[in-house]
Amino acid sequence: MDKMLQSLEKQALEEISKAKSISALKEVEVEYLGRKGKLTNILRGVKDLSAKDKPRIGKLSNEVKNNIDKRFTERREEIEEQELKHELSKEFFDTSIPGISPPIGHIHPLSQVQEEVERIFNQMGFAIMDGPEAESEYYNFEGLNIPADHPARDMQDTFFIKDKEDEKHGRFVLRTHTSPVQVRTMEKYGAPLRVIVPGRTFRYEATDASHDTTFYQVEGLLIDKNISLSHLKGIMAEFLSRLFEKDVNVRFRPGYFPFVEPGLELDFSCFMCQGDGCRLCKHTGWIEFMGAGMVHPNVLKAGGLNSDEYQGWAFGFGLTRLVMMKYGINDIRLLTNGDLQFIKQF
Ligand code: FA5
Repeated sequence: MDKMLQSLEKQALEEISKAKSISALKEVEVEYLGRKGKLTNILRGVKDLSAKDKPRIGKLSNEVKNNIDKRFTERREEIEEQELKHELSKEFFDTSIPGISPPIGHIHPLSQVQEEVERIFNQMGFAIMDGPEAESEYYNFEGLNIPADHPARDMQDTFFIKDKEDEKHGRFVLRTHTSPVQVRTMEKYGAPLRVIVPGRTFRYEATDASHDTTFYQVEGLLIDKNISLSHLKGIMAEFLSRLFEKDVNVRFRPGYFPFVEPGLELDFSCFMCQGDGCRLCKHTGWIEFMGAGMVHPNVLKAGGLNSDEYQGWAFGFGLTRLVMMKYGINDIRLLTNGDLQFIKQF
């Protein structure tokens, strides 16, 4: 038995050394240590030996097994190292060559201007709010004093979301403006309030160079005691002057929106010609900019505020149009059509 074990060990170690690949090594492993392997069989028989032989043979067979195991591990490492060397020698690889640098993207002009707008309003104490793009009909229209049969609904035709209804607030639409966030913010935070809401808006419109079905707006809302339109004039003149880094004046014209009373349109003096008249301002010296007005008492009520105690103003301008003006872009569709050649200029 002793001799048999010793010759088995010798034979196994020789075969291990001869194996040239991992798969050949595996075969040897199965031959000796597998379920029906040569050594396994001997180990299995140890229990049947006489009490005299059992301890000695048991010890010896364990030693043999450990030696074979150890050699398997060594040989596996040798083969793996050889294979790696072989792989590397196949192809010359110069580790000192600089890598291929990945193309670096940049912020979209719409986001650049949005960040700038947020920064300026933030400095003036305004918080930045957000609201859902799929909005209930209530917040988009009724809450803003635009009942179902109101003609103002025609001006903001939109997309209705099929099969989606809110128990409390009815059908869902893609919001036509950022104004729904007015009532949402009043409901959530009460008064006083000083917020702007930049966001994506949608309208069912024929597209042309200055109209798209998807565009960005910025809403503003300031609610407090003793607030008047002069505050709006001051804030907007300051905002636009900081944005264009030039002195900019603003003026009001009457305007109509059901959710403000009085309602107005705000123009600002052309930043290109300083009011002298140029192509951008169509030789008027003024650029039409946004709708605004004092928040209608019905809207304050919808927001849960007492209109005898609080009042304020709201405004909404087209961020997309502002970007076009700032960079002299003459077609709104260029901003969202995914043309990288165009976008890389900014
Ligand atoms: C409104 O959307 C009002 N919610 C603004 C407002 C807010 C008034 C608060 C009073 C108080 P209007 O429909 O005019 O208003 O749109 C505002 C701006 O969005 C426009 O001046 C324009 O710059 C931009 N806009 C409107 N429709 C489109 C369009 N189809 N494509 C690109 N920009 C658009």
